[in-house]
Amino acid sequence: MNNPAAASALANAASRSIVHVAGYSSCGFYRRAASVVASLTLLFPSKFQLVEHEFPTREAYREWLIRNNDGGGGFRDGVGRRPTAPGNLRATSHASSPFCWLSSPRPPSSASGTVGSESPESDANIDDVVEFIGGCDDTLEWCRKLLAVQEPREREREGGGVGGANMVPDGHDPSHGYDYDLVVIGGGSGGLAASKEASKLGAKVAVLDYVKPSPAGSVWGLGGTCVNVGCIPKKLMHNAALLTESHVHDVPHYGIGVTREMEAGWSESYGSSEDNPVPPHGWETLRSNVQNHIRGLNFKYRVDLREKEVTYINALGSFLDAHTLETVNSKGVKSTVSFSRCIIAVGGRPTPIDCPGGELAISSDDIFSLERDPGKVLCVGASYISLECAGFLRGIGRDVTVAVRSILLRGFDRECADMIGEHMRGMGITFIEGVVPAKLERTEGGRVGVTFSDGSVDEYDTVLGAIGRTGDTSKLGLINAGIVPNPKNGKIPAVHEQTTTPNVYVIGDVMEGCPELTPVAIHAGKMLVRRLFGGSDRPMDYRNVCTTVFTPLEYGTVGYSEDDAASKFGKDNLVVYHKYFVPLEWSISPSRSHTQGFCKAVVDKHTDKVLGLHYLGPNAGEVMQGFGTAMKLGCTFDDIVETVGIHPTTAEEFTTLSITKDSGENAAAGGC
Ligand code: FAD
Ligand code: NA7
Repeated sequence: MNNPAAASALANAASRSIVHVAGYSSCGFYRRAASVVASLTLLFPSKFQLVEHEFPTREAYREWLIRNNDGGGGFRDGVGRRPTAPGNLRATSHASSPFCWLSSPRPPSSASGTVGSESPESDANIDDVVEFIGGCDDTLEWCRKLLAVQEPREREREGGGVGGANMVPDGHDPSHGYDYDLVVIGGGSGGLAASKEASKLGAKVAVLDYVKPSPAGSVWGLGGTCVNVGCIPKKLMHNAALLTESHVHDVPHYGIGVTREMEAGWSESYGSSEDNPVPPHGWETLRSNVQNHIRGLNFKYRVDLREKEVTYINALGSFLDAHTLETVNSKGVKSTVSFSRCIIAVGGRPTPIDCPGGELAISSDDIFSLERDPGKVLCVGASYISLECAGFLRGIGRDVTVAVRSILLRGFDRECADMIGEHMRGMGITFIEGVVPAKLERTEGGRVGVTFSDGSVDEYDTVLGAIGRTGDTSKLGLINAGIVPNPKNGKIPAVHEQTTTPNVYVIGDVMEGCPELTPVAIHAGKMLVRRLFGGSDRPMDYRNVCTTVFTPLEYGTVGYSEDDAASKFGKDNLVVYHKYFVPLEWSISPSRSHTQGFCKAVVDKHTDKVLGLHYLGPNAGEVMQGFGTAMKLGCTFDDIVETVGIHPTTAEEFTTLSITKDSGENAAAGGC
C-alpha cells in the first residue's frame, strides 16, 4: 500500500474492538450505555468503535432480541451459541434493553469511531460476535475495568485488594453558608497534607494547630509530632549515634586519622573499641543544631500554607456542634469557625507513667529539646520509641537502662526483635526484664530515684517514659459533634476515615487502627480529600505498609512477621528463607564482626506469594522502601530472586535468598 495514512487507518481498524449497543430509543439504560461507550471511543478512537442498534419501540427490540423468525430464536440465542467466550451463554436469558456485545474488527465507517447502523439489524451479524458483554450495568463495569486496567487499585483487587470506598453521603453542598468548605484540626503530618491537597482541589480550607505544653513544659511550632518531637529529631540523633559508632569501629580501619608513625607501630589490638573509645559528645551542640533545623522547618510549613492559600489558625479547637468549632488562641481569645466538612488530625501524645512520682519522668515530647545533658537514662517501655531513644543515647555514649515490662518490640518479628535486643546489649545497654517503675522520687542530689516493681532501686539523671501514645481527644468536645472515642486510648473509630458523624472525618495517629506513622497520615489525608473534593473513590490501603525501626541495628520490615503469618496461614503453609551476612561496609572493622546483617522472606508455600520481608542492617529504610512497592504489587518469591541485584549492596541479599529455615542448612552468606 502506497498511502501510509490509509495503511495506518486500516491497521488501527484491524486492532479496534467493535462495541455493539442495541436497545429501543426511549430506553434510558440503552442511552446511558451507548453514551458511555461513545465516550470511550472518543478517548481511544484507535481502540474502540461503537455500533448502535436503535429500535423505535420496545416491542420491535424484543422481537429482534427474543423472537426472530428466521432460525427459531432471537439474536440472543445466536449469541449464546457462539463458542468464542465462556460468558456468551448468559445472553440466552437476557431480555432487557440494552443488549451489548463485542464483534470482530472491521474497517471504520466514521471518523469518530461511533456508528449508528442504517437499520437496527444491519451489522448485527451473529457470525461476527466475539463476546457478550451484558446490559447497562455490565457495560459500564466493562468500561470501568478497561479504564482502570493500569491503575494500582485494579492490581490491588487482583490480590484481594481494598476496592472502592463506600462512604455515607455527608450533606456537603458547594453553596453551603459555612465559613469554610473544610476545616482541619491539627497541623501535623496528616493535617497539613490534607489541607494543602484540599486547597489545590479548589476547596476553601482552614487548618487549626495549637501545641499544648507537655507536662514537663516543652512546646514547639507548626508541623506536629514528626517534625518537632518525632521522626526528624529522632533520625538526626540516631545519625549522631551512627557517626559515633563508625568513629569507634570503622574509622581507624579505613585509615582515617592514622598517621605513618601510627601505622609503623600498628598492633593487633589497634582500632579495637578499647583503643578507640567513644569520643566526647557535646549534647548542647547536637540539641541546638537539631532544634535550629526544626525551627527552619516550622517556618517553611507556615510559608507553604500561605502559598497554598490555606488559612492557618494558631488556636486550640473544640467542637460546639458538628459544623462549628470554638477556637482559643494563646492569649485566651475565643472565636468560632464553621465548616461544611471537618477532618480531625490531632494525633496523639505520650501516655504518662502512672505511678507515684510519674510526673518526674519526661517523654519523647521533651528529650530532643532537653536543655541539660540527659546523663544516665532509664527508658521505660520496650517498643519502637523507647528502644530508638535508648539506642541513640547509648550510641552517643550515655549510660542507658531499659525497663522491659514483657517483651521487646511487641508486634514485630520475634526473631528480629531478639537480634536487636542482643545487639543493644552488646553495646552496653542494660535491660531489666519483667519490671515496671513502682515509684519515682526526687533524690537530694536532684536525680530521680526509681523503685522497680521487683523491689530493686536505682538513680537516674533522666527517666524517659515511652509506654505508648494516647489519642489527643480529651479536650476536643467530640460528644458535641456526636462522636464517641475509644475510652481506653482516646482514638476515634472510623470507616474509610469517616466517623459516625458523616461530615466529620479522621486521619492519622488519632484514628483507631491506623499505623502510627507519618507517611500513613499523609497518604490517608490526601486520599480522603481527593474523595471529598476530587471525585475519587479510591480508599486508603493500610495493608503492607513498610516501615523501619531506627534502633542501632536498623530493622526494616513489610508485611507479616513470621509468627503472625504462622498463626494466620498455618506454619505448614509457609516457607521461610533466611540469610545472615556481614555488610561490606562493616567487614574490615574487626570489632563489628559479631554484628551480622540478616534478611528473611516469609512466603506462602502454595502460591509463592511473599507475605513478609524483614531486614536487619545498615540503611534499612532505604533498603525496604522499594520492597514495599513490590509487596503492594503482590510479588512472589520468584519475582524477588529473579530480580538482578545491585552489587555490592545489602539490599541485594534478598535477591540471593535460597536457604529455607526448614532445611537446617547454614544460612551464613558466602562471598559475592
Ligand atoms: P501529629 O503529627 O501528632 O499532629 C497533630 C497536631 O494537632 C499537633 O501539632 C497538635 O499539637 C495539634 N492539635 C492537637 N489537638 C489540637 C486541637 N484541639 N486544636 C488544634 N490543634 C491541635 N513515624 C514515622 O513514619 N517514622 C518515624 O521514624 C517515626 N518516628 C517517631 C518517633 C517518635 C519519638 C514519635 C513520637 C513518633 C514517631 N513517628 C514516626 C510517628 C509520627 O510522628 C506520627 O505518626 C505522625 O506525626 C502522626 O501525624 P498526625 O498528623 O496524625 O498527628
Ligand atoms: P507502643 O508501641 O504502644 O509500645 C509501648 C511499650 O510500652 C511496650 O513495650 C509496652 O509493653 C510498654 N508499656 C505499656 N504500658 C506500660 C506500663 N504501664 N509500664 C511499663 N511499660 C509499659 O508505644 P511506643 O511509645 O513505643 O510507640 C507508639 C507509636 O508511636 C509507635 O508505633 C511509633 O510508630 C510512633 P508491653 O509489650 O505492652 O508489655
